[in-house]
Amino acid sequence: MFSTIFNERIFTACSDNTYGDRCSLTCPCKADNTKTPTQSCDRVNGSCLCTAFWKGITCEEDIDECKADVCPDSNAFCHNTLLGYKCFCKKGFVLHETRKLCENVTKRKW
Ligand SMILES: [Ca+2]
Repeated sequence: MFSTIFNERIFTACSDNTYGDRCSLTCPCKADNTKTPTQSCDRVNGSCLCTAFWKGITCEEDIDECKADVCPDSNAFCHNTLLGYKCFCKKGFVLHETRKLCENVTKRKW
């Protein structure tokens, strides 16, 4: 039995979200949240490679981008979402469509 195991290329052929010895294990990842959904984990050790929006061992934890200073406009605030984040203008400010900045409504020239 052992000789057959060693004669096989056991790791490289894994597909369909399997990994490990003889591809007998199923990837633990949330496949849609990984960079490679059809083979969501490492073929050898089963580790998950998450997209930019997700973290955690199984890629099921949302990254709170708002913890970093992601909205470049000081008159905007950040709202964390499950697929990234959104920047909104603070109260009293509106988004200037062409400049993509939050403008003070009271200073606006009509
Ligand atoms: Ca997020």
